[in-house]
Amino acid sequence: MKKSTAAAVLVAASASLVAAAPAGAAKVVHTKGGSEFVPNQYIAQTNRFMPRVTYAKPGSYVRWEDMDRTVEPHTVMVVKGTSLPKTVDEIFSCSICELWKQHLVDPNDESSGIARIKVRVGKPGFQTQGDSLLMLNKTRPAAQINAPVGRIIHYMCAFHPWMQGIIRVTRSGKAPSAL
Ligand SMILES: [Cu+2]
Repeated sequence: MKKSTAAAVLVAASASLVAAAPAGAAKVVHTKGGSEFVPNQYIAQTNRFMPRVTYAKPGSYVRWEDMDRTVEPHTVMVVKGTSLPKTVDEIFSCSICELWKQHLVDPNDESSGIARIKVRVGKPGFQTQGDSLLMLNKTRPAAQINAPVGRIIHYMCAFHPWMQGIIRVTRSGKAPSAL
């Protein structure tokens, strides 16, 4: 991502906007990783969602916890599976990532500040492309899953578009093999 964007988000964010996690049990996804460098081999950003696939039942909550080594913010943003970046070029020219700007006071002005930690564009729940949580450093936003059993929800980080996670909605909230 553009470092300037991350910095702008960090500067603009206010502690009063940090979303509280709901009480009770929730599935938890951690962000992990950071920057790595091996001389004469590669430089990499290994930020990722762990686990990649989370199972949840309708009405339950999933919470994301920032456990990676970077101070950069993340988004947990629903996208259609067909909209996910699939190549390096698509990672670095990620048009769907622009949806993160709905968190801003003015989506056309990256310096306008953060207006909302949660963006909901569809019906209640976390299932419509553009529904998004802004995860500031070390915060723990949560979303209620209202999609029906059988739904596969793809989500990604708009700032690190290779961070791509999946929520599978099952009747028990467990993997199908454990039903
Ligand atoms: Cu990220």
